[in-house]
Amino acid sequence: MDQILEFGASLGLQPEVFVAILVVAVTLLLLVILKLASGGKRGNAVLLIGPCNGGKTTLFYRLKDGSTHLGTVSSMQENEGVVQVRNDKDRVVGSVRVLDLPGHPRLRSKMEQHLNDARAVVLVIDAADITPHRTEAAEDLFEVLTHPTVCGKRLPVLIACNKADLETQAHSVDFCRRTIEKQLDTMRKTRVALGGADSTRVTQALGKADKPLVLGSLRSSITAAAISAEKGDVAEVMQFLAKLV
Ligand SMILES: Nc1nc2c(ncn2[C@@H]2O[C@H](COP(=O)(O)OP(=O)(O)OP(=O)(O)O)[C@@H](O)[C@H]2O)c(=O)[nH]1
Ligand SMILES: [Mg+2]
Repeated sequence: MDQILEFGASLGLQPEVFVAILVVAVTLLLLVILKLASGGKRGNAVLLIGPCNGGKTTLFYRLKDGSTHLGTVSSMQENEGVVQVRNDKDRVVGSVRVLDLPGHPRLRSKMEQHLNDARAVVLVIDAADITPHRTEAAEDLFEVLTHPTVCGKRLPVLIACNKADLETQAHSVDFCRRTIEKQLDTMRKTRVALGGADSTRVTQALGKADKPLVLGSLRSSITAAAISAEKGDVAEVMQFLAKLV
């Protein structure tokens, strides 16, 4: 300590001034380290992704202006808009840019481009129809979690199990989550078995293939919620967005 104070004196600084400068410098350094450890800079768009017919466009309009979108056609282009984010007391607490991406397999490459600018992802699935669409849903999640720019970012992901209003047909959140988890595990095994640089990134993002994949233990925070975009039951999506602003 004496040596440090002597060093300060050699710079012509009073001991208390020198100590104050040191405290500020150490605090700043710690803040920088914390920021880096939390995964670096994220983009600024929230992406709505997922298989065709899941309800992304319906959710997009519901969030944007509370309107009911007549989802009769599959989207061929993305929709972009700003969503006013409200807290649970219905007060506007900020806004986020939201992108509704088409689920059509031929347009999936769009998602890859937008992931460079992603701040968070909402994977919208049809909870009544998850079993036949589990591969697409898991592929989308796989793409997100192993994307080179996302790998180091700890991107928040919400699995929105939509169409919860179809009470007798809609599967539970737990079922949807486990179905996607299992499918993602299968994809991880296949990709790791293929080897190469790609498999290193897969292991980095999804863990080693010798243990069962657990969504809750991945680097990115992955949560799931039951919603109904059509009936306006989207509070859990709003809560997810509120954590971003
Ligand atoms: N019952 C029910 N139907 C819904 C809900 N949300 C969307 N739908 C219906 O599901 C269909 C597909 O909705 P979209 O919002 O167009 O789905 P999408 O994910 O944008 O589909 P793509 O653009 O093809 O990727 C439409 O007929 C909607 O009316 C919901 O919460 N409950
Ligand atoms: Mg759409």
